[in-house]
Amino acid sequence: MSALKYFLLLVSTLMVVACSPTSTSAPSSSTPTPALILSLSTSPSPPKMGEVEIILTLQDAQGRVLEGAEVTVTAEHTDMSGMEMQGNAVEQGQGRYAIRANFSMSGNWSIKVQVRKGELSYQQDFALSIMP
Ligand SMILES: [Cu+2]
Repeated sequence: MSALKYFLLLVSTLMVVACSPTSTSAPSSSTPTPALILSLSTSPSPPKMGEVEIILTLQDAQGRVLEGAEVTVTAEHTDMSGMEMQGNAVEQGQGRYAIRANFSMSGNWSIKVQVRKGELSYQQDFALSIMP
């Protein structure tokens, strides 16, 4: 009886850990239950040096489009230090947000996307390889 009680206690503890909200100070792209489904695409695709449109599509955990969010995009050239661009993506409707970036260098870039809407704050990083 006491062994069963202990087991139940252990299970509920694990569930609480699994359901705890993700910290914004330690972002991770491998969160078990993301608050948002964020997908990134580019035009042109694959992205090339020069002007690239970064398109982000936002859905909530239930698959509904997320409108009215503030979406900040930071692009960092991972091959170098201190090379960074930042701006706010413009909402285009249907959960679609876009921003143009001028990639002056090819190579490996990290695209950090921050989404804020009311209480919601979510961040995800994408690796982007810019073709020469
Ligand atoms: Cu660079």
